[in-house]
Amino acid sequence: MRIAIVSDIHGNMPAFQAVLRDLAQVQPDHVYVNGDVVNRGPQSKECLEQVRALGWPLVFGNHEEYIVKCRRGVPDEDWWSLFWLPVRRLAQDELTDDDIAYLESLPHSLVVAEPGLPAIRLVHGSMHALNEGLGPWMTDDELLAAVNGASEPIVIGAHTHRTFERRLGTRWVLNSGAVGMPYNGDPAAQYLLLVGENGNWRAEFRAVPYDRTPVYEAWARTGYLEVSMAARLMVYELETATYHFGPYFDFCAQHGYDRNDPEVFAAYWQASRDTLPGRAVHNHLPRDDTR
Ligand SMILES: [Mn+2]
Repeated sequence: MRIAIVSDIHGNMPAFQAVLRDLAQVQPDHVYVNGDVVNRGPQSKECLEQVRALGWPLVFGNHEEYIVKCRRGVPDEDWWSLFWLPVRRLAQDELTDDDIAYLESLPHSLVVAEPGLPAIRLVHGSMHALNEGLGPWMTDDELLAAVNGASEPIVIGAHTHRTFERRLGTRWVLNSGAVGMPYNGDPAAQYLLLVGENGNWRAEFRAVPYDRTPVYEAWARTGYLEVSMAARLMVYELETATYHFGPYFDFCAQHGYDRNDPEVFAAYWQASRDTLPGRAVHNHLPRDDTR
């Protein structure tokens, strides 16, 4: 028995296609998608259509929530700023009413129960919040609290875009990492394969290298790179496999800068670039502040 957990595709169709090619080789019995199919990348509509066509069970993520709220016009002035233009376009123009209704219907967690194997709970964030990720910065007690409420021994989260696992007595907590926008310094499209053998699951973290050029081209076609620093930030995150969104907001807040000023973005780019060791591994955030 083999199951694949795929999460955080984030509108990155070339990364998703790379995972689909890998899955064709691996041939899992079931595939589950643990949230955040949409947003951050330039091809949310295509990714959502593909997931729906495949019929894979999908768990609600914080970016599904975000897009639904944008579409429903939940008032939040910041979301209507130029900075969030790609999100607005996605929310307003690309997804159909049926897509939005589908996203609203998604479960916030799923239980995977295979005969003769420990049961698994899938949840995008933690058992308590869509945007509380499970990761190595948590103490054992924090991690146990975050999965409290799941009666299954295994809990698999996503959201942080960083693969992770820790055993805590009878509990096993894992994070499947991200397909479309990893933050663990490895730009490959990442997902989790669980292999059931002799009454137990074994975890295999898969990382599938792919050419990111088509993603950059898809971004260029949107026209947003010229007007939206959010779009440039997302490209920068993709390029470096590193989380920049929160640090960029903090950088702007500290100096009182306009987040959508190209010169401000250039200054952040330069400053952050100097701190990227070899422009590859940059995973020293003390806590998960993924937004
Ligand atoms: Mn995500």
